[in-house]
Amino acid sequence: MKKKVALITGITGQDGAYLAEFLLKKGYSVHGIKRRTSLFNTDRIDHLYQDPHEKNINFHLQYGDLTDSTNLIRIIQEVQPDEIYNLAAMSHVHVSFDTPEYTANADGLGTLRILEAIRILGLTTKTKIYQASTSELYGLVQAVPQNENTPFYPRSPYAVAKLYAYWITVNYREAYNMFACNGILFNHESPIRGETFVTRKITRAAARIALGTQEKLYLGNLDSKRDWGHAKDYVEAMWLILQQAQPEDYVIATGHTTTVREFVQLAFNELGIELYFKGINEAEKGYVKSCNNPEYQLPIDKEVVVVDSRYYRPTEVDLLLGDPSKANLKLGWIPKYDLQSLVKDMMQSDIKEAKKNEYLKQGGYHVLNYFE
Ligand code: NDP
Ligand code: GDR
Repeated sequence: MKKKVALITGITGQDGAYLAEFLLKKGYSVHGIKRRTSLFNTDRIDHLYQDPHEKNINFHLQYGDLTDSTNLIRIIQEVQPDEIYNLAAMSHVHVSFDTPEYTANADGLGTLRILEAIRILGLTTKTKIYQASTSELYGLVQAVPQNENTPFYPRSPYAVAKLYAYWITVNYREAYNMFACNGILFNHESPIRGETFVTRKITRAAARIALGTQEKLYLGNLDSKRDWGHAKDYVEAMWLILQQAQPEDYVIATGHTTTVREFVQLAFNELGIELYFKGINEAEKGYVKSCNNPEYQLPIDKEVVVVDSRYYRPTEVDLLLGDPSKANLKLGWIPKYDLQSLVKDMMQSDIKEAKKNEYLKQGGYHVLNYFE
């Protein structure tokens, strides 16, 4: 039987890496679009690399960018994909306030470029497309839990760009009968989550603070609530969405919500360290209440978490809580990880990483300084 061919944009990101691994295991031939960068950006997929000089390889990378139509048309023409997963995006909500025009171009128009490429190339009946939509579309709370019928109210340039991408996907489905679907995914994390998203920032810092190589963790809004799941579960949902008889949009979430503050506590708890918080808003701080792990020497009442207003956003999304009933029922999608096992997975990985770095430092291997 002929192998199915998938094209993944954003393959070097968290979801792209997990999805590529998942599809390769399913026997797909996987093509990915990566950006040209001055330093290597393929850390997350290096373990999947196959030498292009060999025969019969099923993992291929090409240079490309969502802001470049001609490049997208050429790649899609060459690859002739059965499925496209459009995961590429400037995905950081806070950064989108600093780069709003670029974000609109990549995240909004980028989606249009892919849909148009499929149409121009006459692939509307062959190629199915998954669009990485987001719970950020709900923005200012209209109702909870949020499902496929909850009204949108985006609260950042990122979310507004993704709103365009959401509707242009629906429009191409209706106008040209394309198999084009939105997965409205709530926050999903993992040990390979980008280090500036709040969960990874927390688990990385907790590990370093426990080992005594970082003093404090500076955070913004601790009251913000998110519905956090594991990226491994969420990429499976992306695939399931494209295997259905009809193209439809789906909410993918856990159905539980947690504050940033609680996530901090859970992360430190994983290391046997209990925290307590005092003060409100920008004056809030987190302190060590107890440390039950003899490996870590943290004194009681040590200040380890500090709120810094530079991490506040001009407009915040206060509460996200998804209702995944449709996905549970129609896709048969049930996540394997809960919040506890997610935090455990991330903490175990970050403590290992922090210990490795410490070990190398003690062995005399300092970070290379090219300018010395
Ligand atoms: P990441 O930030 O980890 O990955 C984003 C990917 O997009 C990277 O491969 C990045 O390349 C690439 N990229 C960025 N800009 C461009 C561009 N102009 N052209 C081509 N590629 C580009 O995001 P995630 O993996 O976490 O998320 C995947 C998608 O899902 C994104 O669209 C995100 O907005 C969306 N999403 C994510 C959720 C989450 O909780 N993770 C929830 C809901 C939606 P490089 O490595 O070079 O930077
Ligand atoms: P989010 O994720 O904005 O939900 O977007 P992020 O982890 O950045 O923020 C979650 C919440 O934590 C608060 N917060 C902080 N956030 C960051 N990054 N850094 C901090 O120091 C900090 N302190 C508090 C934030 O204000 C926010 O309320 C993610 C991205 O993956 C998007 O691409 C995706 O669409 C959505 O999830 C669903």
